[in-house]
Amino acid sequence: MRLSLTLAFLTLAAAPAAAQAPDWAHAQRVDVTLANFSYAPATIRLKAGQPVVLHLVNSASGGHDFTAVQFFDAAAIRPQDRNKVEEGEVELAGHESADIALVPKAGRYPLKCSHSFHKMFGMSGEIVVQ
Ligand SMILES: [Cu+2]
Repeated sequence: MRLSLTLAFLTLAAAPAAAQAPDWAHAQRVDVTLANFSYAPATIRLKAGQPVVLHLVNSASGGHDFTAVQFFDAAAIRPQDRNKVEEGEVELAGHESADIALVPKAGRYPLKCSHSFHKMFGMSGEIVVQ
């Protein structure tokens, strides 16, 4: 009994740092504005492995979305923000905003608005994580 407790303690003490929750309190805020028909900035640059809060603001009166399926699939999204991302997409009604905290993974990911014709009108961009 005593031995197994000691082993349990040693196992906990040896747990790798990566298993700890990200430091969301110190996550850098990154502002992205959605408009008719653009993202600002159109190229979003993030640091791999660094927690960020994506602050998405829809400045238009109509709806837009932030669709980046591969990006969200690869990222570690803060648990309470996971329900804001549906199938790689964050939907924003007119003048709505959303904060999504995540830890991005290195890569280049396409970004677009999936509303009809919005991408054709220029609503696309790229997320570069390095
Ligand atoms: Cu749109």
